[in-house]
Amino acid sequence: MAVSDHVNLEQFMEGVERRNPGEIEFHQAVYEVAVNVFDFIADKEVYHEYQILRRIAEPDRVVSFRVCWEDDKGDTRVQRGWRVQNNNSIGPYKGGLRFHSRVNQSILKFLAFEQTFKNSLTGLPMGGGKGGSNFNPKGKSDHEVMRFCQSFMNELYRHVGEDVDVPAGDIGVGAREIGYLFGQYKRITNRFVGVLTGKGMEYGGSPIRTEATGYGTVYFMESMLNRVNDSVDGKTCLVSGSGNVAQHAVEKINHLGGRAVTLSDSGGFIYDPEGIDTDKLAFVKDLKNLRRGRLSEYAKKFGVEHHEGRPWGITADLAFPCATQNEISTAEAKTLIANGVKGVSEGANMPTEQQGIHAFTNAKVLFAPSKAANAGGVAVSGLEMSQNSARITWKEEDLQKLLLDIMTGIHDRCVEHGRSPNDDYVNYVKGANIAAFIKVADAMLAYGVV
Ligand code: NDP
Ligand code: 2IT
Repeated sequence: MAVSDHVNLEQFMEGVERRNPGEIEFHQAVYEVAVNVFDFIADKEVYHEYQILRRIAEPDRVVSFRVCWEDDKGDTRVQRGWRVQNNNSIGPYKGGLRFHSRVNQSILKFLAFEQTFKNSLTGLPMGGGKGGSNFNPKGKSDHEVMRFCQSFMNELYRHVGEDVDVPAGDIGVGAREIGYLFGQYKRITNRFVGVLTGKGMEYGGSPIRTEATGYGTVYFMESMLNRVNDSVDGKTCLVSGSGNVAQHAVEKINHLGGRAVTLSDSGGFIYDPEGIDTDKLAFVKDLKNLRRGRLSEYAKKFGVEHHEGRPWGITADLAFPCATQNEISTAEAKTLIANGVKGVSEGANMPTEQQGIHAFTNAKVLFAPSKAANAGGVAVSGLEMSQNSARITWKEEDLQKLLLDIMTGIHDRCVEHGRSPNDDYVNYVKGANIAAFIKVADAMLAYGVV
């Protein structure tokens, strides 16, 4: 069959939308990849013939289940849980669990699809998966969270395993939740194996897994800037979110001599023009990780502004969206550009709307898409899996070096596939999509039609 006889991008997307009705985040994630992949495979018959992208955009399986638990008043509560196993062509399914009131199947399918490409970029043998629940941990006691996690694992344990599918944290799932989940897995199966990553150091965790996503996102920015003889040093930075990724992005910005001036949560954002230094960051970690409080407390404590909404109207050199999907609208992207932003590195997954991404790349802003920029977290998860298999723990300094090497390697692969033929601008979105696609696609070709 001639290449011209195959479906084009529009027909492909019509099919995705028809087969996945109403799943708008999933459509968005597939489209973002398909735009670049269709160009790349235009003259590559084998990828068309074996329907590679069509197959990656059809999850291997979506498991959905009921999760019942008892709250502190003794009332029965019912939630929905999922595990989306998108693709295991290059390794066991791997990806986080998200607990948030607005989690749905579309969001988890988009995340599992993205994870397949992200994990490919790390160079480690990991396929893509994601899971979670519409359980809202906000305002719940530790005991309620524990009972929920135990009930969630009572079903999830059938679908995961150290060589099958290895979940980790994401929004609403941190050290506390991973502990409860791992404890229940061990109790049900009587097996102590690396079935989850992000574990505590006492029971098989890896040094720097906690820091890895935020650090990696800033390393990626540093690589983009170094390539044009610039650096994070001296730059004013906007950071959104105030959880795991945002906190460690701020920490690394500080290490590299930058100044982070904002953080946000679902109640608004703080603007601290003096910069969120080490002491203030320690306050944020205590506030968010232990007291589970609101950022408005930061504003009161340090006498700075607190506003509703998101921080993208503040003038700065660099932006690090580290909260959630679609948190930079097209209009906000244009505001950032008008205010002279030089670089954007996405710590969150798919935080920029599709047209916002085009606005950044058209304006030749250095733009690092999430699947490249935040891959440091899952990369160190992959290294946690290796350590668990070998039943050893590597030294922190070795892991620090590996994370930096992996992020530099991802940057260089994006440059290889994303460099413009006309000038020196690198389209990191295109580079990441193509580099990630090739590895997964070639593994699938090796297996034939399965
Ligand atoms: P956390 O739960 O630790 O923190 C999430 C932060 O984002 C909180 O400050 C939360 O505010 C805010 N937030 C979440 N949803 C919304 C929303 N709808 N509107 C406004 N603010 C919101 O999660 P992480 O830091 O782990 O994850 C942040 C992002 O990074 C996510 O997109 C995640 O997928 C991505 N990511 C995480 C990795 C990891 O290793 N943890 C790896 C790669 C990507 P509030 O406290 O008010 O809810
Ligand atoms: O989006 C992500 O890459 C994560 N939430 C981390 C996944 C992992 O398996 O460490």
